[in-house]
Amino acid sequence: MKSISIIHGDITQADVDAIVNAANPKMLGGGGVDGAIHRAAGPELLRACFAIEAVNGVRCPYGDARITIAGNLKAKYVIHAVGPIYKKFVDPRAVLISAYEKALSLALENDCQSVALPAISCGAYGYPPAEAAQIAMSVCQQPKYGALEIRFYLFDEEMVAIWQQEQASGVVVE
Ligand code: AR6
Repeated sequence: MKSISIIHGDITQADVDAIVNAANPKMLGGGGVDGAIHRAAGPELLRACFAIEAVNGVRCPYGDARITIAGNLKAKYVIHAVGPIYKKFVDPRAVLISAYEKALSLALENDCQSVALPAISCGAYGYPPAEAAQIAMSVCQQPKYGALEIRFYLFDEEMVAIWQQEQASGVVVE
């Protein structure tokens, strides 16, 4: 098992093979971490997203992920993962688990060794951070992702404390 680390900072600065974005199904940018990633990556990223086939405007369903080039970022890839809007789903937990799993699986399939992850769904999508941290950490601790070096980039100190507490508890939830 490689390391899982928690960093207080801006994910656009991550020096990793793949940066995971907390995207929306249209995949054409937005606010929060999505906006920051598109600003830092430049217009090439938007063009790459636009090139992904859309079905009724949906390029990536909730709980799924898509991979693109990373434009001006240091990373080789951006993996766009779409978490649940917490209040709109009957089972948001399953959708968040799926978003993390699809993102990490895409990283492995594309021979990435290191991945940066944000707190998917914990901003505009309103997921309670403690439960999200438990999900994020337990997915990342699954043996099938053991070849990846995983770094969580969290934007504020409160989120860092929540993630650290979850990591220290070491409980793997199925
Ligand atoms: N680096 C790391 N984390 C960040 C950064 C950054 N540069 N900027 C914000 N965060 P959000 P969501 C944190 O809202 O809840 C977008 O408009 C932020 O503090 O970015 O999945 C998309 O287009 C929060 O803890 O993502 C979608 O429409 C976390 O990243 C929608 O928001 C996630 O917050 C997705 O909502």
